[in-house]
Amino acid sequence: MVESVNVHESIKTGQTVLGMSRDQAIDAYIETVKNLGLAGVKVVTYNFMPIFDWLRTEMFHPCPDGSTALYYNQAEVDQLSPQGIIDATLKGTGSLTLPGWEPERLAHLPELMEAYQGIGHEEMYANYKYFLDAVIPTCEQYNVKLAVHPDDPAFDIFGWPRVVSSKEGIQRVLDLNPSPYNGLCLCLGSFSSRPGNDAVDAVKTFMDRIHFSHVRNIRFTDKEGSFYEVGHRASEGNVDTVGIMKAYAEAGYEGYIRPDHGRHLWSENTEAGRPRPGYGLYDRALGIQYLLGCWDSFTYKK
Ligand SMILES: [Mn+2]
Repeated sequence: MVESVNVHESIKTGQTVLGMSRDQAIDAYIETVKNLGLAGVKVVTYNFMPIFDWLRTEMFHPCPDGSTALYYNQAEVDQLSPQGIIDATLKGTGSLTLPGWEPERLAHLPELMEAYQGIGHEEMYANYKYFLDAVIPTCEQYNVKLAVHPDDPAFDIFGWPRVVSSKEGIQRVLDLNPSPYNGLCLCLGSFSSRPGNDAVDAVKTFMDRIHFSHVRNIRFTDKEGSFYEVGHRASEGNVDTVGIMKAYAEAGYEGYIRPDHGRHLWSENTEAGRPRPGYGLYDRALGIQYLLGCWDSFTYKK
């Protein structure tokens, strides 16, 4: 499994962007899928978010339990410009490059913003279908399943259309191309960041098309949808991670599951050295054991 192969902005906007036409970018994607298939890769994860990848306002937010974790504050986003977000994010990560936050791409923000003029949700779905219809035949031929990661957070940012944000949106994406090779990397932390989204219901609804899943937890801090990331235990946040694992276990799910972002624990976040934000070692290790414990409780000697 490969996580991720990025989708070029020209594919999402249907235009020539950053010197590449949509069809050139699709040809490159097809070539990549083919090569990965020949190398034995079974699943390719990607996302379909405009311009920004996942977004947070604070990388090392102090949490009540003494750890630090990723934090998304809606009021802060409301006061920032897109360039302000980029500057704050790149500064907050120091020398580490975050996945989806490539400085060389984001240096072209004005051109990217220009390309999204006139692109609403409908245009995004149309461009998405064009991409899937072009790539899926190669996926089928080389036995590589595509798995889209939900938008993170799962709502529009700066008015740019995010289309993998709700149960209805995901269903629509799956219906754009009915092949089982058009599937999901269902990240329940990201999906749950949209108030009202039901993670356990999504797992049960989309089970047949889930090729990969991220299971983690978040805790909302206000009614506007601000949240910070917590440990994987269901009791720590607003995501029913036990119910999620129960749904997977009872369905005999055979796809990939991993823990996702975690807190920065113990002494791994100090002035002397910081982990990649959200990717501290310890909490992800604890997360794996928690998820395996849930899994065992529903399957062992059953
Ligand atoms: Mn994820």
